[in-house]
Amino acid sequence: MRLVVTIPAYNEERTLGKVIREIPRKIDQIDDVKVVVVDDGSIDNTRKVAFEAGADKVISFKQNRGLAQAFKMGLNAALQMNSDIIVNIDADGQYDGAEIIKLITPILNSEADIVLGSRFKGWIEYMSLQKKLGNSLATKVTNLLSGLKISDAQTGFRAFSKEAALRINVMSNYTYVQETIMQAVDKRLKIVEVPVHFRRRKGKSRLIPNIFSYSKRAGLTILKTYRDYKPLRTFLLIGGFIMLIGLAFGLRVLIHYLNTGMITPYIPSVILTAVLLIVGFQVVILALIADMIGSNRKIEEEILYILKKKDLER
Ligand SMILES: Nc1nc2c(ncn2[C@@H]2O[C@H](COP(=O)(O)OP(=O)(O)OP(=O)(O)O)[C@@H](O)[C@H]2O)c(=O)[nH]1
Ligand SMILES: [Mg+2]
Repeated sequence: MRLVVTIPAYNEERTLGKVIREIPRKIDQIDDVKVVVVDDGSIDNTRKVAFEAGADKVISFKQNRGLAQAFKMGLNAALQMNSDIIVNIDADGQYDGAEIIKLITPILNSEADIVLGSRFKGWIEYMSLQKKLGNSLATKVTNLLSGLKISDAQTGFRAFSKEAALRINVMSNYTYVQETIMQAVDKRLKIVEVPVHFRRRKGKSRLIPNIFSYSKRAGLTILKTYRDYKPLRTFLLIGGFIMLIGLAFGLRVLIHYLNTGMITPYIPSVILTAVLLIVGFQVVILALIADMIGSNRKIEEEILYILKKKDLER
């Protein structure tokens, strides 16, 4: 059984070495532990530090591609290295490598496909109020849209079974955290949380320059994922909402007509009702087309899964 630990890193020369050294290299039921660093176009000594600290493989992007794409590269590299379990840990030293053992246990016991290291069920040394609120809100939205009940959708400390890694297709360029959870739910992968420690960050956040830009970018990714995996529901909701407003205007006109036998003072409302009903109906038709595209996506993802699996077998 092989474990590959992936570490996406962007200018993390100060903390990466310690993160790598903290990773346990001898674990019960695991024959072999390998460490892969994805250096996402860092302009400091991240690559050098990674090798010096004992990373087995360092993938360096010439240019910054964003955390989600670095994470995706890490998963693919781990699969290519024939891993049975993949753990992702951040390069900023906020998570404790020793807890990897706790993280992979549910997968070793065949109780989970994905294990999330929850900071909110665990122990947080320091997190600003802004980030606490932002995390809580983003987790609530992810839960609402996916039907899950987890405590920390933003954690960067996660374990994946090989099956989960083969099934997940990261599309975002920014953050993978909520997208992977929403996809996992759609693909009926079993998600489990275990409590973990979260230390204070040394140095500035690489991912979150400010909470507003994070909310905007992460929010868009969440909405796009929902649209892609629930196209019928998304567009039926939009179309239905537009038609409902149209009907409300129409009702006003109808009541007036029934009372007075006239619609003349309400001509603008009549036009608005007609426009809203037509547009809403078109969006409903769009829902049907989007649903067909969604079915195709399912088939394409299944083909991709089989191709990746066959490729690994070779
Ligand atoms: N590959 C890649 N990694 C990034 C990028 N931005 C951040 N990271 C890494 O992703 C991990 C998480 O980034 P952080 O900046 O710590 O974000 P965070 O943990 O959500 O926020 P903090 O609580 O402020 O630390 C770290 O290992 C970073 O090095 C990026 O653009 N590309
Ligand atoms: Mg961090």
